[in-house]
Amino acid sequence: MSNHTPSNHTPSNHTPSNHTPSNHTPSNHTPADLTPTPDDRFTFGLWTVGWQGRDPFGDATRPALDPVESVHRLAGLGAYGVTFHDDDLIPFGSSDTDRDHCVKRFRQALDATGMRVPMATTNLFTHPVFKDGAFTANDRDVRRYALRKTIRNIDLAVELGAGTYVAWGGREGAESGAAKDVRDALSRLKEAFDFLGDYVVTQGYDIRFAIEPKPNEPRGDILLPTIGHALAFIDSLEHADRVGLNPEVGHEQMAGLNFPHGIAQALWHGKLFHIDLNGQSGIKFDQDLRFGAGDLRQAFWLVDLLESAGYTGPRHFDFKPARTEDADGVWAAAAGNMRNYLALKAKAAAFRADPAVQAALRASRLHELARPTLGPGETPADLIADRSAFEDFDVDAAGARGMAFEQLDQLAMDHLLGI
Ligand code: XLS
Ligand code: MN
Ligand code: MN
Repeated sequence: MSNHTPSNHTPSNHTPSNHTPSNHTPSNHTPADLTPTPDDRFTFGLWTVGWQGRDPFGDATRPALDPVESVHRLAGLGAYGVTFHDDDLIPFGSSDTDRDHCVKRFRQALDATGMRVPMATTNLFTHPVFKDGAFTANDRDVRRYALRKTIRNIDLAVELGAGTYVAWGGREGAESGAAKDVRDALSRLKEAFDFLGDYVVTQGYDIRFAIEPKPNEPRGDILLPTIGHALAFIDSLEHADRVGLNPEVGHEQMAGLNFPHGIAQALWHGKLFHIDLNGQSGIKFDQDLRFGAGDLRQAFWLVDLLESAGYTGPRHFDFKPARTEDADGVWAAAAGNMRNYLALKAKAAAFRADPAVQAALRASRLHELARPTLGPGETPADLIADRSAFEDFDVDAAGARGMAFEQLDQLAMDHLLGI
């Protein structure tokens, strides 16, 4: 991680005090107070509530939604802001006059509601030109076009005040082995991020990039499929300090991975720049359920982590209201995301504040994990000289010690279930 400024979440700073219960202040939200406010920093993609329900097997079930209406409706529900792909706001192929008109109406809606735009991104996947990807398309002219489309929307994102620019590699991938030289593709991807980094530095823009991993869909396999792959890739970039992650709950779970563990590692590397919250029921297609649906226990541990680790970025929902729903169902689902987050936040705070939980954490010896394995300045020779570490260590007694994790986990279940 040599290119990186050291994260303040590295193990050396990860003192036991970070884990003391006093760090976990009880929530302001009682179970009866689950009404979101802009202070909660909830944001929504225009493409989420605006999804018309088109899928590989069926046509749209809902009419198109005007982004201006989405801004007003989401503000009315207590959201902090909205995010967008260029094409969500300005239909692909619009004239400059139409483009200006779309942006002007959007700005007026933002001004009228006080809604913010903390993040924007590029659609590099819908038009057939991107059928083999964008920054890693085999065709060089497509790659150059993708860079131009991206810098055009970065300019708009900065104008609208965004501090984060998301890059999801929608069609950067392949279905067959020989069709993509993955090492060349990674070189082209690095070239794109190095170029975009140069661009924003030259322009003096205060914006950072957040890569969004996803294992598959729409491609059979997508490059940078998980948080771990993306973290390793970022380390190779010229502007590594400006590039972090936008992990999505469902995307890691599509790969069978533990999302809170991935987020903890992203935080540990100082790379959690943004987050896409939603729900997913196991290893299947990208369901984009509302947050809290799908794996509720992982959602609980995720909120517990975000709220206790000091994550200050937006709580961004990237979900799809089910195509069974009409407009009322769309707004009910949007509200449900925020309600579930606030409910889990209250549950997590109550869990951490519970004296029985604090005793169980001690019994499970979390405080020992927070303690360095070696003493200050201890050398290999010192450790080898320590007979208690080996010669006199009673491995059978240590092997017989229970960890008391089941009791701790049941306390979490009790809190989650409200018993
Ligand atoms: C798709 C992604 C996409 C990104 C933004 O699976 O989640 O919506 O978040 O392009
Ligand atoms: Mn998704
Ligand atoms: Mn997403």
